[in-house]
Amino acid sequence: MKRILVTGALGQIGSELVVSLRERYGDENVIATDIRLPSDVKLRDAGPFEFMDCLNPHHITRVMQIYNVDAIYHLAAILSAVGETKPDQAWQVNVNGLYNILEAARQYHCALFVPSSIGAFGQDTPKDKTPQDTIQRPDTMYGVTKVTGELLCDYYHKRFGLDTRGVRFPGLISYETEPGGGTTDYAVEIYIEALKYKKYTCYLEENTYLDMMYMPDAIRAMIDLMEADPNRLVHRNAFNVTAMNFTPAQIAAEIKKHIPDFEIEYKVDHVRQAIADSWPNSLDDSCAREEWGWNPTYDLESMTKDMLEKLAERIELPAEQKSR
Ligand code: NAD
Ligand code: AKB
Repeated sequence: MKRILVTGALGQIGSELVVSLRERYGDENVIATDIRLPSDVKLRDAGPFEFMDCLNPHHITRVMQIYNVDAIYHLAAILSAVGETKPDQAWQVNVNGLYNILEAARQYHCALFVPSSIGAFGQDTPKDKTPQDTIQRPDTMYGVTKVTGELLCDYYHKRFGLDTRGVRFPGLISYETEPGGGTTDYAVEIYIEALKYKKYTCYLEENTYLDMMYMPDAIRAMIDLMEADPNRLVHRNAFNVTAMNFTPAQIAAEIKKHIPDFEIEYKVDHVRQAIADSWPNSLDDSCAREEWGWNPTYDLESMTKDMLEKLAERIELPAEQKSR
């Protein structure tokens, strides 16, 4: 039976990945770790949880020695918008933290999944249908750390035979856990504000195209890639993956089909707009499709319907909305 360690397990991705991995491999076989303590009962009580700071090699060694880990999903990171306000912390966590995890994986012979991002591209990258192998000269500290991470993972695979794998995720949209400070967070906030106030003030310009993906597809991508036949993988770190592509104006129009009096206005945040402008408009994910059968299931229409239904069940509406 496989034993899996998840770092950054309380974040937007980890909080859902841990639940899916536990359903698949058994509660006791998935060790959730973070530098925060879980308030979510599902995560806290269903299986093991350990406090583990990826910047501290002693923490990692302790956890590796207690549990006989076969695979690590390394999600601990600082995202793009926070990374621009705290570049030093972004480098520490995203590069030095990853280095500690790579060393642990090497020492304890574990497979390792590390997510990269559309943030690993920059102004010089072809913007439309960005190819798998292309120019990567990102303009943000987040992007610099993501390219470094891709290279480090390739190096450990080639040099030490470590089974490293990864994807370049677009913006991820989900309802379980709020996003952790990225540029694409607007595409989650817009649903919450639409339900609560029927109004959203967007920090990106209305025609800013970015690729996006609904969380169930993202979780499937991670698990499918880690279970893929290694002989078919040419790229490993990191596969372009995408599911849909839209602007703030287009997602607002889709929400309006469900909430007709929803309104969007724009108050551009120049830091996040500059980050978004440096990222691709759309990705070419044909290598992921060919090498391990990547095939997303949600588009903007089906995701919007599901997001609004799921969020309506869980968010506290303001008093004036409840009485309607
Ligand atoms: P998140 O910010 O929601 O979660 C990150 C988690 O890491 C947090 O729970 C935080 O407490 C933890 N953490 C921070 N520093 C740590 C440390 N030193 N040691 C241990 N844990 C630490 O991030 P996420 O959205 O879940 O992203 C996970 C990974 O996926 C990141 O590498 C991110 O770059 C990548 N990614 C995410 C998206 C997205 O849209 N969410 C898109 C592309 C790539
Ligand atoms: C961010 O906006 O920082 C993330 C990402 C696309 O990497 N959501």
